[in-house]
Amino acid sequence: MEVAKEEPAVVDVDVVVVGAGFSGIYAVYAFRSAGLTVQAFEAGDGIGGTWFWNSYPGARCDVESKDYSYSFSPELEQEWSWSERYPAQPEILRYLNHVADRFDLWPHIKLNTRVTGASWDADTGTGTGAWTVTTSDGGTVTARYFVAAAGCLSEFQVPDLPGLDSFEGPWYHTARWPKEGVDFAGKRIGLIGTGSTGIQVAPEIAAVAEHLYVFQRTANFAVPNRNRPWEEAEELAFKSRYREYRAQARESFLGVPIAGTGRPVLSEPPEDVQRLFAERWQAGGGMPFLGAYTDVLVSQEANDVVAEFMRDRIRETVADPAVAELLCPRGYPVGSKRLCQSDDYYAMFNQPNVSLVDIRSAPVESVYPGGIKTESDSYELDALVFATGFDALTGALFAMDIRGAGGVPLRSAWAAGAQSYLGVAAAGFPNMFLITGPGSPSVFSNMVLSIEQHVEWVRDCVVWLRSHGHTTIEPEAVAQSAWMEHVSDVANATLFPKADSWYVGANIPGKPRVFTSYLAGCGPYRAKCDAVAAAGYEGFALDKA
Ligand code: NA7
Repeated sequence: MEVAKEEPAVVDVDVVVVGAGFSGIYAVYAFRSAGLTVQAFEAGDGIGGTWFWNSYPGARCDVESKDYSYSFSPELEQEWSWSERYPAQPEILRYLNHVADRFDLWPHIKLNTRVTGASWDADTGTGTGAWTVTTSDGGTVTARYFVAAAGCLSEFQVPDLPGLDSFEGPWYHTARWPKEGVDFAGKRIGLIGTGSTGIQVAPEIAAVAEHLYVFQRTANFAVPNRNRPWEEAEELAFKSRYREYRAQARESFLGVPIAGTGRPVLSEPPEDVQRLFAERWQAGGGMPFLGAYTDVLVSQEANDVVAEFMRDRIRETVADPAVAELLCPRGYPVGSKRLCQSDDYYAMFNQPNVSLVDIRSAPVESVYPGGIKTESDSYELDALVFATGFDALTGALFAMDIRGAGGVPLRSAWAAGAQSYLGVAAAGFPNMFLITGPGSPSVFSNMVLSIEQHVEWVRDCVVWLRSHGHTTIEPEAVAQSAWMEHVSDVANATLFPKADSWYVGANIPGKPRVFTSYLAGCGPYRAKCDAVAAAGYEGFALDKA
């Protein structure tokens, strides 16, 4: 009997979407609702993106549940109940799976399939150009539009420590945590990385391990979450005004309505400043804390006031003064590295089974079969945990071989740093769209809100192109340069570029130091994007390719 040859599931679609995290899931919904054929590819064996991969103990979003959720469906908004003020990773993953079920998105998502390359072909013989997208299973799909929804924090980094291969115990990166979990009971664990992730995972490990050694290169600022269950009465009251709240969020600076004083720290009596910070510290949450005054992220003097307030809280919490001093961040403005949030990180250092190891003054020399050797000591370890971050914003894009007009690789076009127009499209890459790409508010905002804004803008753009008979769109080089200059000017008026953070690419050796997030706020950014569209996609070239 002749066996029929298996045909690829989809060979030609209107839109290919890379990734099935918050952005890919919504992109599938939005494009399908607009009557387009859409295929999303997801490398994981489940959807969720960041929230699929980062399943380490303690993983939790630092934006509140009521904000960190889709707003596109009032019914979804009313039906879903969050259990806590800040959502933990498993609950976010359940939410995203619920969304995929509820809106029947699964037929458009192919799991276990990584997009390996995408190249623009201007002449497909049909009079229109198309993207040819290749995938890890050997498949090829053609699409009119290529939408990169691959995540801002997807490409994780393991430091190149001499001797790591010789380590006899297991080692883990928080961004690839084993789904079956890890049992650290009775073990000596070394944790490298004290950013948002390290600060979340450390207390969970310390609760079970025989001993936890926290290897700290840079101390980080952390405010309390004051996480708590979301009571039913509170939830119902909130849901009764959800639409109005979402409208405020869209116009807000961070994508979350924050009540600030609207005044600078330096104009206020110092005792009032201390009182307000104490109130906000007690209430928990990073955005209301840093957003209390207008000058915290633009004036070093104002920033110093906040930083010292926070250092005092660390000294108050940590019993050993030497450990407390080592945990006190210095050398960069508070907020210029992502402000961490934790209810128990600092207090954890009062546990007898936790040690802080200063690898700023005595760096790690090597890993040996039984542990880690620093310039001053050796630490016997049974397992290692890396919470060492990501090649942010561009990492996931460069992991694919993306080639635009004339076969130019995205990696070459962006060799001196990411270049985009509005953070949503790049010159030389027709019909390619970036969801929360470099040059947009992205990681400086409530990501879900920014994702919705970008996806809706791109959907409307594609619908407009088709209804107006246009085949291609890409930014004009001059509009792109002007936008990136504007992004840079806005950033340079703040303290953000001062820190060696992943925001500027400083955590990746050799990465050009460019600040690529747009800091003028979500509301003004949305208005700019809408104005560009209303003017017939001003700054974009149509039908060029
Ligand atoms: P981050 O914020 O990039 O933190 C990474 C941490 O790992 C940070 O403490 C780094 O120290 C440390 N690190 C990185 N490489 C090394 C080496 N080679 N040796 C020692 N220590 C190292 O990543 P996260 O995963 O915590 O958070 C990323 C974002 O996810 C976060 O901002 C939220 O938006 C959610 P360094 O500061 O470079 O000295």
